[in-house]
Amino acid sequence: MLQSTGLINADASTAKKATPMGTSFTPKSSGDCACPSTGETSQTIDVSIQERIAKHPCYSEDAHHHYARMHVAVAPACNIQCNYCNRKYDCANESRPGVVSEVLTPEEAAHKALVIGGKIPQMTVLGIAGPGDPLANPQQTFRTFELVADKAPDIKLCLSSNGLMLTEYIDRIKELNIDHVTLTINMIDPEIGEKIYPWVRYNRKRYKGIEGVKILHEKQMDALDALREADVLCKVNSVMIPGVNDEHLAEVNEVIRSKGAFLHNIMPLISAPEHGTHFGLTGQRGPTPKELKAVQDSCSGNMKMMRHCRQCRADAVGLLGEDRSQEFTKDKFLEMTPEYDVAQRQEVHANIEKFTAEVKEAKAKQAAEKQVKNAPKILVAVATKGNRLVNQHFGHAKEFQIFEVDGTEVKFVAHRKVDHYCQSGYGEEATLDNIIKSIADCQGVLSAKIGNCPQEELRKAGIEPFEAYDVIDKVAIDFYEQYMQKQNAGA
Ligand code: CLF
Ligand code: SF4
Repeated sequence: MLQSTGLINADASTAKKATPMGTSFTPKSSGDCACPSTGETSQTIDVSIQERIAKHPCYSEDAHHHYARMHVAVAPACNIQCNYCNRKYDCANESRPGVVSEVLTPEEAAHKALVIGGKIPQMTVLGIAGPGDPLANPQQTFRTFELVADKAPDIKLCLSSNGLMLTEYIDRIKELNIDHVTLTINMIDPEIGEKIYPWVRYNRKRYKGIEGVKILHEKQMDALDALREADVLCKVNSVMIPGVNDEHLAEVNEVIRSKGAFLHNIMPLISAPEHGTHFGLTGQRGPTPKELKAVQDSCSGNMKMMRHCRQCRADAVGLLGEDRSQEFTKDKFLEMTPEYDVAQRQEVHANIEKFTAEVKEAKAKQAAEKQVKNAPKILVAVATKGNRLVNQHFGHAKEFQIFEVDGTEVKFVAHRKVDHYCQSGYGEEATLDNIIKSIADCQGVLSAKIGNCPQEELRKAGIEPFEAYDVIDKVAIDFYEQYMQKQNAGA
């Protein structure tokens, strides 16, 4: 196995000290880390916007390593029909189909926000994303935002909608200081939209086929204009449906950018027969990770792409890669007394900021020293529990974050969900095969610990295991250097 040089501390137990999330990082003055940027964010997003998104885990790739979001499921109804949804499940635009949420009243939702804000101080964003469309449930949605804004003004409010009713509520959105709005826009050509939306309900009338899709399209375009004029940050989500809108998404990307959206999240269609959706039942497949990346890459020259979306459920809680919703089911959180402490939350946030600033500075320094032009790029898969650290055992990873490394830069490009290898204390062979398939395009896998058996199998598949407990950027550069040395030596 390639070896980590153990720059922070190879031993996970001693590395856990006093930083925001329980781990320590002390860059040396010579610069422990080696890459200039943690992603595209700082290079392509205006500085004033960067400040507004700095603590939003979806809008900022950097933030998603440290800050958490929570959803409250207060919006059951919807005003359109998407062929990838049947409303027995959470909204597939912003959730993983197959998991039904408990619908909450605004008062219950506000109580839950205060409970979680106290227990998870790095929770900075409250989103309403379903299970239907928030703006098809305006009373519940805005009442919830009002209550949360009143009791926890340091929590950012976030809304995700299909956009049909957005212009009707733009003043309310502005009044309540809802600074982040996501619109799901899958087409700008109603003929393509006809294959995605069988009907649209607008002004108490149901419009079928292309008539309805035209209304939806016009309203979505108006929604983009309204958000831009109101200076509300707008992200667009698009569901990639192979053979339906995959080749069309570049045009969608052009139009949304020209209308002021600053971030585009192209997500894979999730469809399985057991979900009972139209696409699930008719065999419409979702894209492969490679197809998804190709479309994301083709749009990335135009605007910033979001690649760290986890298509979370309408009652998701925690960092994007984790789901703590089961700790806060209705029967549990209603029994909990909120211990919402703004000062404690601010202290945690300040520690996170200090930690990330130190990492950034150390990386910039080392990048300046190591700049190599046209260095080959490789992909590495990282087992992480968050905080931008390699800090998880290979066998416990339920997803791998994928980074592109070129010797100076370490760039997040994707994540791959897997079943964790270690089941009841034993390695599971079939699971390992699937893990290897899902990270087959990677040259290395970086984890805090990995057993001998998976090491051997990974090597047979051309994936080099690497053990370390440190900042991802640092470990990735160490791995890169050792890997390239081996390649150059013909090993
Ligand atoms: Fe929720 Fe959406 Fe706000 Fe984020 S989710 S309402 S913008 S706080 Fe985030 Fe989840 Fe992806 Fe959505 S990872 S599905 S993009
Ligand atoms: Fe389902 Fe969301 Fe589409 Fe409505 S907008 S049909 S809830 S996926």
